[in-house]
Amino acid sequence: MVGPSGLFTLLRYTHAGIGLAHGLRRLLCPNRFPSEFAAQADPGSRPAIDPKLGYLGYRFLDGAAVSAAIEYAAAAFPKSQGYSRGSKAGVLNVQNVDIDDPRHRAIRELALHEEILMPVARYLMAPPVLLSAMVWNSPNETQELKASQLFHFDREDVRQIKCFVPIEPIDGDTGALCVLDAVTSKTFVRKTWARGRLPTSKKRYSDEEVYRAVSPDKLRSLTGDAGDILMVDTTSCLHYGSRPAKRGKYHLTMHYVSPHSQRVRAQELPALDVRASLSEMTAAMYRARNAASQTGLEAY
Ligand SMILES: O=C(O)CCC(=O)C(=O)O
Repeated sequence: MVGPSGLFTLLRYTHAGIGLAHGLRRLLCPNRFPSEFAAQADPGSRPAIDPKLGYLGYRFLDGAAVSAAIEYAAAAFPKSQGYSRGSKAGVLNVQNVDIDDPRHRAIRELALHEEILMPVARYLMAPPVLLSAMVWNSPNETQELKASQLFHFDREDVRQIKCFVPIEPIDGDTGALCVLDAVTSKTFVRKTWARGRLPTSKKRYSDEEVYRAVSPDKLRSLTGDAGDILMVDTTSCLHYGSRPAKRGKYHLTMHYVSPHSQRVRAQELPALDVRASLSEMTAAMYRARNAASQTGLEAY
């Protein structure tokens, strides 16, 4: 018998559950993405993330903003400094960037840049919350694949965007992040169910397991030069990265979720409009909602 916590886990970690949560969110919270905000996020000539793909790469128009951020990141967060423990040890070295620290202004300005926030907002169907800004350095030296070097899904929200800004070019020799588009990833989930296995967003999958269900031709490697931006919905797209390669991978990572993510804790919400780690857009939306309702923010 599955108890309430088992049911919750099942809902949270299975794709059917994630889909249900997404549907409920849209049904129960129709005003979470007010029309004036939707108008701002309208793509116009802006690049948009196609939900069937779940990823996007484009050249940043404001080249000065991206150059300033990557030059600063290379100087303030050199590769030699990062390290990780646990499952990421030896795979991915992470340095967290406190964007409230005025010294890191160039990274903050990029993380809150509308060329990023607009496509992310539109895709999330909600104002983006910047969960974290980081500098990642993958040595790509470990021989036995483990952790995020194996296919997996993330689970911080029903949709989320990880945004990668190369500090050094990411090419086929740098252990690039490899993704299967959202439709192909769904096919994998469906076929896994059909084989009587429970596909969960906690699991890691071998290449053999994935390619038994979908064609390896669908795999895309997210590569780009300095000045490019790479985005991926790691909830919807099966992915892996930092596999053994000729060179390392070194980039900025900005991680966006919606305000409904379980990672954005309810008690933090009243402070949203003063938290520097949220976009101005998010803050403006919360101010508008507070003013309209006079009741403050409800807990999610
Ligand atoms: O680029 C990588 O090393 C993999 C990152 C990853 O799997 C993730 O961000 O979820």
